[in-house]
Amino acid sequence: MAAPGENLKIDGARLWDSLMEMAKIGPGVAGGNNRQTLTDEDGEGRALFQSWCEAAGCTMGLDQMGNMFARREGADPDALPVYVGSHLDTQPTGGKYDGVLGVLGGLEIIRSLNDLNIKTKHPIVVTNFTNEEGTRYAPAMLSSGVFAGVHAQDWAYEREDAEGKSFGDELKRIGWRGEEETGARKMHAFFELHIEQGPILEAEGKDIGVVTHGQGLSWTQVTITGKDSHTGSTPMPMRKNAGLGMAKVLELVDEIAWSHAPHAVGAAGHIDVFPNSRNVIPGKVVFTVDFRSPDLSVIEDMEKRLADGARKICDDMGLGLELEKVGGFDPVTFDEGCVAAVRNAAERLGYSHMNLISGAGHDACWINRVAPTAMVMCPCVDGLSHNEAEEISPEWAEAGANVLFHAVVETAEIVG
Ligand code: HGY
Ligand code: MN
Ligand code: MN
Repeated sequence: MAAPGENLKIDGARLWDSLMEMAKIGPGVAGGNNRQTLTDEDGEGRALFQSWCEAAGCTMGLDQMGNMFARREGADPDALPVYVGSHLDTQPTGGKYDGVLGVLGGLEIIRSLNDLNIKTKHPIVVTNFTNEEGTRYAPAMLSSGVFAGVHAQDWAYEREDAEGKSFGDELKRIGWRGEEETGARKMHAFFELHIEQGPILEAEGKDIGVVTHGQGLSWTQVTITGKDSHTGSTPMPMRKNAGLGMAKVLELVDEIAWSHAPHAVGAAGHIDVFPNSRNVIPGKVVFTVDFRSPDLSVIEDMEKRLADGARKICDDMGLGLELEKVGGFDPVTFDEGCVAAVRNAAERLGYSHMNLISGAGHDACWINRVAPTAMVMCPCVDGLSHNEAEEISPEWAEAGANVLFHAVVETAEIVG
């Protein structure tokens, strides 16, 4: 297979302009984005993406989970397409690049192939997966999970947000529920460009992360029940303080993660306190414990110690406890051939690079189950992400997109 010449480059300024244009949709309050899945803003971002893809000569497919597929024809229409993409939805206080860089980096490949008048044997399809973030609807990577056969579509449609609105209803409401059967598409390969969302590449002074693995994730929803009562007149010995129970469990979560240092992590990002009134002892708390590690046996140990420890804390305090697994995936090993295409591209283009284990979850982690898959990562400033101050440089974006370009085009095979 002919590797693309090292002079093959994307248009970095055009990519950056598109990132800034997309960032105007669903702006945050501090320079980032709040374009949560299946909101009107998500719908607007999808429409802008579709208009750009159609302007680049692509035809747009849409499946029953709202996953978008912008197809550039190949010389061999029967050849399985090479897919490239990520997600356009953001956290409520998200950055401008998480997910978006991967989708618009894929579009930039199409635009560059058009400019260079290059034909590939395999069609190329740029993809936007619905609800990667899992913030409005748990779990994360919901739609790539349905696509990969991990989740049933009906179960996904029933997921509810904090206001009780279902995924299925909201997808229909914004008008982005397609007819295509989810997961019917077959892929020759899948590539995802993503910001690292951690500090390693910047600290090591590397332009490119060659992602060999993705760490595994476990989300356990914890419900602790006590008794609402007056914070002033209820004597301390009589209290059934669910909030205090939660504090002890969160201390335990931190202890468990540190016990598996340096690779395991643990915290709770979602916390609901009821009735959340200044002068009422919380009678109920609901929170989600997020454990991660590259080692499955460590994840399983952390889950077990959480269950045992939380049970003891609640029994000692006379509190009720319910645990529900609401998300998770095993550690991922990406396809060696695709990983090599990424590494060779970085070398050919002269970018500094290193192997990396992804700390965050990505759609690629599920797609890896149904197609040869690899990821390209670029640094982000201070390793910060899931924060409106998330920042990358235009040079990092360009380097990542160039490596993605070479890996995708080499796999799609240039024919003229
Ligand atoms: O949770 C994650 O790792 C991803 O950002 N959805
Ligand atoms: Mn992401
Ligand atoms: Mn994210």
